[in-house]
This record gives sequence, structure tokens and C-alpha cells, in this order.
Amino acid sequence: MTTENINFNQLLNDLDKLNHQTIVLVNDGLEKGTPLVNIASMTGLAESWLQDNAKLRTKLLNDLAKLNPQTRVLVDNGLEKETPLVNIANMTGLAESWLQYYAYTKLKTIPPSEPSKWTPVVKWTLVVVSAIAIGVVAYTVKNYFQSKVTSKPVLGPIELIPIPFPEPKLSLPQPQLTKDCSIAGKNLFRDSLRDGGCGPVMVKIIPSKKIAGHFIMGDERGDKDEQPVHSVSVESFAMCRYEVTFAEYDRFAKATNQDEPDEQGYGRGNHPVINVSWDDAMAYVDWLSKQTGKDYRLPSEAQWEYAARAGTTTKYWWGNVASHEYANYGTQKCCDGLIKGKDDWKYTSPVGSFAPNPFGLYDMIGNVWEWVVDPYHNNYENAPKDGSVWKDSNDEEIGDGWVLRGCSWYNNPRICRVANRYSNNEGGNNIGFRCILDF
Ligand SMILES: [Ca+2]
Ligand SMILES: [Ca+2]
Repeated sequence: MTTENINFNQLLNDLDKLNHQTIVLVNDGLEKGTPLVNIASMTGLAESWLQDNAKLRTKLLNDLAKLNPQTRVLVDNGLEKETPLVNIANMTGLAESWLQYYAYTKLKTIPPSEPSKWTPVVKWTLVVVSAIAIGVVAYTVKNYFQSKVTSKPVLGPIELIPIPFPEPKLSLPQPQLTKDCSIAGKNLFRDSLRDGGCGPVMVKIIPSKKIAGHFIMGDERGDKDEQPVHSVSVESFAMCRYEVTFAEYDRFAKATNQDEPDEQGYGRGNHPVINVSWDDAMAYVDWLSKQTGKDYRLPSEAQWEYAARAGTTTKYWWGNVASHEYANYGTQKCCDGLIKGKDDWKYTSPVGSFAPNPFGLYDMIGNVWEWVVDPYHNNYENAPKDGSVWKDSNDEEIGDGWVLRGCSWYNNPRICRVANRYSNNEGGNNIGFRCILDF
């Protein structure tokens, strides 16, 4: 029997930190093939942790199946008779740590309730009632075996099987294994996700004396839909430092059982996600909100332009002349990707490959277009002046599509002006997004 690569002790340590009810929920869920995301949601545990637990369990059962029947009977009978693990280990030649983990999964004592009946009220009522019952039973059993052990000595070291019976907890179990998501840098932060990961890097955008909380939106020398230019006031908000990456989006897609978008050979991982619709982007920020307990959203069009300008009034945040030193965009005339200067990419570049704008935001110009919340209006007549989302009277009928900002690897310099606007209904291989958050 080999136990290499299986860190039972680490898992047992982790289990020890959980209350008994959570262990039972996890074990029953795994036995019934409940999707891990559902178990994670019920227990508040990280999905990655559950995945490790499920892998260990599968390995354990596989190993058990390989044992000869006599050994298995010895193990099962020994556990049922509360034989000290060290004695079972001596009898069978199995590792004690292996037996310890098997005992955890074998000797749980709470009859499972049906998952279909696990409405929150029923579930937590069961949890509370059974927790109290377990406490009483555990106390009695513990006393019984303690008295048995002291009155009837056995050979070898005496060891009770270490099933944890902590005080019943009446509150919802909290994730224990959340990473430290802190990040160095002025005005930067990341939120922890309930699944154990970290959210996107966020930049606090705080209007100051140097950069006021209002700006002139639009361009009087630009296209008609960029006019009339108008003054807009914006409150503080935090914005994704980078476009949302494939790595970030794939985590969401896996957790919600959705197809992962095609990267078309441009690069995955830290490349910006592409081939996502406006609905996909909205679903992502909704998931992120549930994962963090905060209200993540797409930016309003006004917030996007304020953040992209970052106090500047030129065509691009670096000046009036387009330059591949500052952004990944395309050919001089419509339309194709181009490699030139610091721009080493014909298609998407890894996020953050160029200098940030004065607010510390990367790739606001170029790389991929970015969805904002607003439906498209073909000019700024009657546009809101407070930075809010400009809604249609009926959001269900989006004839002109949703607004895209910031141009992409595929576009020419004129399209990449900070005031330029575009719209689309579906998404494509040069369209992604980034998120915002109040703080
Ligand atoms: Ca390029
Ligand atoms: Ca961009």
C-alpha cells in the first residue's frame, strides 16, 4: 500500500478546523455525486479544496478496492469495534495516516438528509437539531469508550480514533482556506473569492485637486456620435487594473458549467478574454459579486471615458499622436493587426504589456474593445451628466447594441481615440471587458 503524493495529514488538519456538520455535508455530497460547486455553496468551502478532498477520496477507494478481502475485513471490523488505529495498522500493514483518513469517511454518524429537501430553512434546521443530537451522543459514546479503555487494557499503545466532536456551531460555516489576497501598491486591492482564489486587481480612482471629478466627455472634432461634448461629474470608484483575462474568466466559466470561450490561438492565461457577449460580461460580474459579497459591475460609458482619459484632454492619454509604444493596435488604415515597435503582437497581447495611463490602468486603449453597461445612443443629446448609466426606456429592445470603448488589436489609430465609440450586439475576437466597483 503506497500513500505517496497523498497528504492525508494536511487534509486531516484542514478537516480538524471544520465543524462536524460541515464534514458530514461534504462527505454526503461527495458520495451522492453532488456537483462540487453546490457543495461549495452549501458549506462555504473553497471548490479547489473540495476538489482535492474528492481526489483523495477516489484514490483511497481505489486503493481499498485493491486490497485483498481479508485485509479489508480486518480494517472494517477493526474500525467498527473501535480498535486503536495503531493496532489495525500493525495487523494489516497499512499506514496509520491512511487508516485515519478512512476512519473519517467511514465513521460519520449523521443520517444524511435528501439534497432535494435541502432548502436553506430545512437544511439549517436539520443541521442545528442534528448537531445537538450528535453532541449528546458523542458525549455518551466518548464517556463509554473512555471508561471501557480504562477498565479493560489492550495490548500496545491506547489510541481513540480521533473523530472530532467540537461544540455545535449555529452559524453558517465560513471559508477557512481563503488565500491572502492583499497586494502592494498605492490604491490597489484585491478581494478574496469564496472559492478560495483572488479577484481581479482593482485600482481606486479618487478625484483629487490635481485630477478633478469632472471632465469633458466627447470630442468636438470627432465623429457625430461623440457630440455634443458635455461636462460630466464622476464620483470615486475602483476599476479593474487590467482587462479581464482568460484565466479569470475561465474560473467563472468552470464554476458555472459554461463553455470556455475560444482564444483562436491568440493566447489564453493572462491574455484578455475574447469572444464574450455583453450578457457574458454581465454574468461574470454577477458571479464575481456573489464570490466577493460586493457589487461588481461593468462601468458606465461616462465612467469608462473618465478613467481612460485620466485627466488628459488629448486624443490618446499619452498625447495626440498614435504610437505602438503605448498600446497594442493595428495597421494605419483599416483593418488588421500589426507588429511595430514595443507592440510585439499581431493579435491580443498579455494584459499589462504597455505602460499604464495616469490612473494606473492598463490597455484602456487597444488590445480588446471593452463592453460598458450603456446601450448605444447615436449622439450625446440628453446624456446624463452625473456619470450614471444612460439607460433606454426599454432595455429589452436593444436595437443599436451595447457600447464598446477603447479599440482593439485589429483597429487603426483613428478608431483608437479615447472619445471614439462603437457598438455591437454579440461580441467577437477583439472584444472583452473590465469591471468596476464602489469602495
Ligand atoms: Ca498590435
Ligand atoms: Ca482595451
